[in-house]
Amino acid sequence: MAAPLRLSSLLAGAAGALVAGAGGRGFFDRFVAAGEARDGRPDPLDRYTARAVAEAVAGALAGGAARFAIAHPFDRDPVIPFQRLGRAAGLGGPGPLALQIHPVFGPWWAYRVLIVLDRPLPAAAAPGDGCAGCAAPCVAACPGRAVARTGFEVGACHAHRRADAACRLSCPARLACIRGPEHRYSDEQLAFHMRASLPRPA
Ligand code: B12
Ligand code: SF4
Repeated sequence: MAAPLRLSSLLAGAAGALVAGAGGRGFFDRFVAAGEARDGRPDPLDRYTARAVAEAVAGALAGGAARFAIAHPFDRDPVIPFQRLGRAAGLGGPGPLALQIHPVFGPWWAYRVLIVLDRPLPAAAAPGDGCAGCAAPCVAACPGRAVARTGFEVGACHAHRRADAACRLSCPARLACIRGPEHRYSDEQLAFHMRASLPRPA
């Protein structure tokens, strides 16, 4: 069994950490306008994310003496358990959609970075659980019966998506979520993420 992941394994002397995400359409709109979206190389959004985050961090920490390390949700060695970090920061879930539902952005957001620092940071206010008190219309809206109060069935989701064009590049259940509809991704953004998350048939 692998040793548990500790912040100190990402940065010697780690004393604080910040988890950041992007909600709504702005991040993807900037990606579409960036060179990575058109250079024909693999993983364009991941490469754009890494560059945008590196530039933002360099700007924020310029002139300071802080040591830091950066990790992303798409890192494979190690895989950083972002949803667990989100729970530690006061988000709820994952809910029936397997997503952590933000009280403001609903299901229309994603993690982009973990920044580990050599100094403590003040605790931010806990965002809370966007699914709290909801009647869960997402459950009935899933034609693949993958969405349930008891947990998301990723196998059922993928089997249905291979057979049903309506679910291949979109998600009726996510669209039915009551939280943050004004932050809904464009059809183009939703299709981009859905295409990336559909595994090839075994
Ligand atoms: C592997 C992965 C997938 C796989 C899932 C494989 C599987 N069998 O579950 C695939 C490719 C299918 C996938 C798909 C999607 N994913 Co995905 N995925 C990941 C990734 C890279 C790793 C998850 C993992 O295995 N973590 C390892 C475990 C140990 O870490 P974890 O944080 O604890 O995560 C797990 C627990 O939360 C656990 N869990 C479930 N219930 C509960 C309950 C409790 C109480 C606890 C403690 C834990 C728990 O399930 C989680 C997933 O395995 C993460 C990014 C990351 N690095 O975290 C994104 C991530 C989870 N995915 C994300 C998203 C958005 C999606 C998609 C919706 C993409 C899209 N289309 O827009 C789809 C939705 C699912 C679908 N319909 O297919 C987001 C979720 C954001 C959020 N709001 O919560 C993440 C965090 C990426 C990001 N940049 O933000 N994904
Ligand atoms: S519809 Fe309700 S229960 Fe389903 S994901 Fe959205 S907030 Fe959570």
